[in-house]
Amino acid sequence: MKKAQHPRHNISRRQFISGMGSLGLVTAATSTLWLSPSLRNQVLDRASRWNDRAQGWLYSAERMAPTFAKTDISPHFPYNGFYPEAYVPQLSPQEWQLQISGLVENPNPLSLADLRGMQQEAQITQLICIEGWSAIGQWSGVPLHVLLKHIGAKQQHTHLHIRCADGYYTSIDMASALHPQTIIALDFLGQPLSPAFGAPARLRIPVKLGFKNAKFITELSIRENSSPNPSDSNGQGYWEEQGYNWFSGV
Ligand SMILES: Nc1nc2c(c(=O)[nH]1)N[C@H]1C(S)=C(S)[C@@H](COP(=O)(O)O)O[C@H]1N2
Ligand SMILES: [Mo]
Repeated sequence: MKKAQHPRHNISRRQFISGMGSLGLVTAATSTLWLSPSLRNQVLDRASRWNDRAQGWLYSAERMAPTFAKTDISPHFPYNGFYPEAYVPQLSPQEWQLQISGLVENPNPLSLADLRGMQQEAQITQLICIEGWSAIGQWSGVPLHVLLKHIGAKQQHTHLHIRCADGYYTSIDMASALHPQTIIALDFLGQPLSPAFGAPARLRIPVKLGFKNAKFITELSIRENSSPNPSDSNGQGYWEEQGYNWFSGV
């Protein structure tokens, strides 16, 4: 295979779109409602061709990702990461702390016990990976809006930057961070997360593609948007910097 001249851009927008195509998505010719998974897939397909600004107004707090029944849960949930499963970080739940930084009133780190002491929410939702697979799982943990309130995060003209123990990082717009279905998941299928699935805490954000669902998170940082259009500056992320669409959501 020919080596890409500019490694940062070696996943082109066209490849991104054909990646979406490999999910078996169809092009929506009409405007759609938002509830069924197939319609949501149409939206994802359309969204992948729009710029982040155009996608911004697509989003609203009332728009919910589909939820599923226990019987829909995938029997074998795939592991995914930018390296093989054998190398996932093994973090000690006792020693782990979630660092808090940036535009917050209360930057004290949070322990796992702190997070377990907060309001918990469960969801059965679908994780959709851009590489062409999806699976339904059950996660529970702290709604991110509860945590953001707890730390006194500045919510205007800011975005959330997330760092992980494996060097992975991503960032999301504040509206999506505050979405009611966005959680800091601690459990998967009713058990504490296993290392491969992000122990001890991961982002579970069903209104975004899989790569936004950061695992083994170590730091949440609230950062100022550098322009009124958040997408001008908020492309930061391991995959985002290789060309994946920053918004990547519905
Ligand atoms: N820290 C970290 N988080 C990550 C990744 C990663 O490589 N490192 N991969 C992302 C991708 S591309 C996907 S599809 C999901 C997969 O989550 P799963 O292993 O629970 O299926 O994790 C996301 N979160
Ligand atoms: Mo992914």
